Amino acid sequence: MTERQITLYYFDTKGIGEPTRLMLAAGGIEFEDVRYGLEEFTNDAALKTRLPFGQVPALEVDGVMLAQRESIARFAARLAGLYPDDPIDAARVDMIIVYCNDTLAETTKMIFNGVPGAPGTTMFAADERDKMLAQWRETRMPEQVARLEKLAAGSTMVGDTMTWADVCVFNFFDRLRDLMPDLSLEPWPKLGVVCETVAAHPRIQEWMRAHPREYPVQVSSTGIQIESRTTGKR
Ligand SMILES: N[C@@H](CCC(=O)N[C@@H](CS)C(=O)NCC(=O)O)C(=O)O
Repeated sequence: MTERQITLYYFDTKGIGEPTRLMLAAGGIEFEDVRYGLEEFTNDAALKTRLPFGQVPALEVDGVMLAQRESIARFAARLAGLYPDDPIDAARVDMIIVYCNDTLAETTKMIFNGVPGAPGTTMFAADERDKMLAQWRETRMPEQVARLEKLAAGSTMVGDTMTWADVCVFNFFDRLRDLMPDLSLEPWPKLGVVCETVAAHPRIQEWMRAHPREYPVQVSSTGIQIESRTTGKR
């Protein structure tokens, strides 16, 4: 297969673009990681006209612009060998992705009063956000995560080898921990093992080491130890 020219366009944050980055990294697939500041993105009319829906993340592959987080992540998963060939396994991976994204979307509504990065959207004040998150953590979150825990099978979510679903679960907890630094995975041990599977992947470890701002962690051969998340927010 000839090498593809791949560029990811997103904001300079993990957000909804990170699963695609992680999978390209896990697959050892070269890509250009173009990161925008909010103002820069807002003023980049040339980019916006090229984006299928005027939004990021977007993935340009050999000159073709693709959008929508799940579509580009699925594309990355296929390239990286992280998407099952079996249609049922693929559908099970998909349902986990959609579920994690639905669940994370609930938290996004507690952070932004509209579409993140869109003109007019602002962030809620930190104390207001934390109050909403604390309530969600007490009420909805335990059952939602317990449903995911029930689906975990051994060290992966689907099948015997790491897939996009595992990367998604890893990213799910990583993003939750960014919001709730004291969140422990102890109540969900099977999901903890899945996260370890991803965190122990050599190329994922390499990615995290290369991005210490986003992953302020100590990475060991057995996985990932959360370091600064207990001391404060980024
Ligand atoms: N459904 C889209 C949503 C994309 C989206 O909301 N992107 C935000 C950044 S996280 C954006 O581009 N905001 C700027 C804008 O809408 O003008 C997806 O899943 O990719």
